[in-house]
Amino acid sequence: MKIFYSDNHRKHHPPFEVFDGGKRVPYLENPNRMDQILHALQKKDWAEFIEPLDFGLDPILAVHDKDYMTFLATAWSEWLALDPEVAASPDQNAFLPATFALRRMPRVPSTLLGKAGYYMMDLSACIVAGTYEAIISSAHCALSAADSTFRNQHSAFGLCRPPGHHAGKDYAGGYCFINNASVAANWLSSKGKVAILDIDYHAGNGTQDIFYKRNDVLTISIHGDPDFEYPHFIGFADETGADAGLGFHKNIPLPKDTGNAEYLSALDEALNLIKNFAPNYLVVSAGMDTFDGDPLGTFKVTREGFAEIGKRIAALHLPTAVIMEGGYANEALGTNIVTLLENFNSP
Ligand code: OKP
Ligand code: ZN
Repeated sequence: MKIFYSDNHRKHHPPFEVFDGGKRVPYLENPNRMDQILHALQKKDWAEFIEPLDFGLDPILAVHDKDYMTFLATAWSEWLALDPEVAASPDQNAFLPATFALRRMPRVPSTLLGKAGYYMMDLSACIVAGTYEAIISSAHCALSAADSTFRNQHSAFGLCRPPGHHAGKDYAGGYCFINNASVAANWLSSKGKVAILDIDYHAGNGTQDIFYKRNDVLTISIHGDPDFEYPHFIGFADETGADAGLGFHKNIPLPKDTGNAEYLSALDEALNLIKNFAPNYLVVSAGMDTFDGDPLGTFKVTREGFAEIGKRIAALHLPTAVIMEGGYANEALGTNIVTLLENFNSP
């Protein structure tokens, strides 16, 4: 299996995030996640590592707002220029808003901190010096996987970091800046019908938003019920698309403690919807945080569960771009990804 990966993700390593209730904790979405996955994949003879191609900005701007991308590109250096205290110790700092555009007030502020509140939905998508370079490479890994999927009519893996599925057209959040899976899916949508299946533990709110009014890209997310789980305000079962896209989005919220059996029956429901839609391409937002023991999840999916998930998705026999999202039980992350992919890879 072709695996698109760049070391550029290491440039994005914020010293902290602001966690539940305002606690300052070490950044959970850290470079070690990729080290664990690389270590496990390097032992497999079927894993072929490839540097991503440079797709430039155009396929990213086909999904994301230009001014939002400019904000991401310039926020860090603007902040350094504005704040001598930060400039004195850049490694201890991470750029975040302190004020939010509650209920999306439509005016984009002109100041840096005003823009931060407008373009960021929470306190986990910290911007540091290397963030922009890392997110562009991450998006290029997803695009390279999509391109490979299209050209070979066969599945590929975008080993993306930072993840993407919480990022919308013009907002960052949940460790996400560019919605890698959506950029890949939008690129593939010019080649045929596309379905996105999001199996990350958290609702794929960004992906939902981006395709909500479209009927050429079916989006499905299986996740912890937003009634108790992040992202709290979106991902409910009654959100099914709008306008031309009505009926082309599906949320499957599940309760705490969901185990393999319940998870797999939700997956079967999603796979049936995909079969009925009959897409030419599938994009999988592959988060491994449904794992029993993930620090950010409440589900109880096991390694055996991931094997079965891989098998069942593969049984669709669609050219599939698997895109890395979350997963924070670092010690188990490598094994879990290998298990998902190898079952997926085998005919
Ligand atoms: C990113 B991905 C939960 C705090 C949530 C952000 C979580 C982002 C998850 N108590 N903080 O979907 O894995
Ligand atoms: Zn997640």
